[in-house]
Amino acid sequence: MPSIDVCYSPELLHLYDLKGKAVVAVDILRATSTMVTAFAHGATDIFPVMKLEECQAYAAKGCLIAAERDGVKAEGFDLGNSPFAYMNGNVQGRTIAITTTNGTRAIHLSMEADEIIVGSFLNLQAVANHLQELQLDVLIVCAGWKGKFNLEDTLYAGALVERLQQAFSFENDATLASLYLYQTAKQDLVTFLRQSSHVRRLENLEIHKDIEFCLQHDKFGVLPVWQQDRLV
Ligand code: 3SL
Repeated sequence: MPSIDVCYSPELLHLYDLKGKAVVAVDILRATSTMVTAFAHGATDIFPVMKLEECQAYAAKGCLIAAERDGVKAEGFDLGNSPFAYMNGNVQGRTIAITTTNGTRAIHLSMEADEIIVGSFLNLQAVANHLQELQLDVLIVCAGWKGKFNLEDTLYAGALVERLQQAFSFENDATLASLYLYQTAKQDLVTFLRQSSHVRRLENLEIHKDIEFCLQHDKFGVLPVWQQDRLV
């Protein structure tokens, strides 16, 4: 039986061997939720990049360019990191280059894995189905916030573990803790997360509707996976 484990921050990735594993990279608020939403609205591929200048250079290649820093859309970019900005037909058939504070970093730091999948509550079951078929050991990599633990990514890890618990083994405390946390919170994730640091940060920016949107389960069936140099 393959195993499932949870890494609470990209800063802890040096403790894990990614070779032979499938990584599920997650940044619930909001990078991976937004990427999933973009694919669900017709984006063909996404280049997640680390730096603003690197991202800007993709404009010359005909890509839409998207950037967020500290929760705010960076100046000079077509799009920010709100999923609602990707829903009005603007990304249909387009390639997007995106850089965000934590989410795109978590993806890049996972490059040694055999497979990288982008997870969110929005495509939870699609990811679970794929992992069941794949039969690789799984590591859920939480993007956190600037290297620190966060609640929302941990809740997602717990939700995915709950869906996979019959088919995967787990004996580490990180996985158990995320499962217990999710089982405590799942009746009302919005209320549970009200005091969390990133929800408070986003509420200060008046982005309430993004939070509720990103916490919806199984809204989309898309499965972004890394292929060569991009997500498809
Ligand atoms: O850190 C990130 O990658 C972002 O998702 C943060 S924010 O939700 O856009 O503030």
